[in-house]
Amino acid sequence: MSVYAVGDIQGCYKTLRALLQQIQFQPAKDTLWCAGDLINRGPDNVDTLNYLMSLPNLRIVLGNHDLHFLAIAEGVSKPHRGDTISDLLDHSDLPNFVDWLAKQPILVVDDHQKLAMVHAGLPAIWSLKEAKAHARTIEQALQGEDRKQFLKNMYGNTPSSWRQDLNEADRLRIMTNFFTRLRYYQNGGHLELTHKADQAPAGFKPWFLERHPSLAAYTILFGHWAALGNVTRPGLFGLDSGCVWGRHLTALRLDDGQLFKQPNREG
Ligand SMILES: [Mn+2]
Repeated sequence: MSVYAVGDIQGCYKTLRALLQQIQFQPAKDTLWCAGDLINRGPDNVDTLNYLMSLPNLRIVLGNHDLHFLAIAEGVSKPHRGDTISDLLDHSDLPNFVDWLAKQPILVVDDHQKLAMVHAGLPAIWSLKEAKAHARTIEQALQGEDRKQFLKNMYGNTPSSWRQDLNEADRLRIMTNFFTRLRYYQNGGHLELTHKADQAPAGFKPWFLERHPSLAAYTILFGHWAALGNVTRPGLFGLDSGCVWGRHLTALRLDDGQLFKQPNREG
């Protein structure tokens, strides 16, 4: 009855299964949390999704690659150079993959265990209550009749600052960027989306160095930032250890905070 959280799988199915074997994961008893970017850039996206969809005890959040896949599948975006999701796009089960992913959350919070999981980040300007409401807004847009419009609107790096008076399209785009693409942040709600390295651009800091007081007692789990490798700080775990870049896939056992690493097995 253990709970494990894994970082960005990105279609690295063989590595995922090797990691689960290493931790002796028991699907009927154990729970798996996935911090998003389940697919893309890696080789086996169909196998990855089929396996995750078969798990009885799974909690995931969507990442930028998952949303990009949905946008392509819905015909509102084109594959980018380096995308590897043609196995999903050409599959007869494509509608099932799309339906399943579109129903998944942007933010998972367990208030009893004091855990929160998001793909990229939680800006310190938002209380936990506000973050939940903003995530719900995105989830409703993905699940409703406006899905295509939401997905078409989501691309872009602007606005780069959160304000209360943003129009609806800009508000949805920046909320999605905070949850699924944030790395560097500046006080007051400014985000910077072009830097991936471990060197902060002038005036910015990694988002997780600040948090809203309402999240003080929570452990936050996130992925997305492969350049940093695993981040372990009090109340914070960064789980993207660059599996798809030939490094490791990481699992965190939430019961005792132990980290398990599986070297990339994709060959
Ligand atoms: Mn990502």
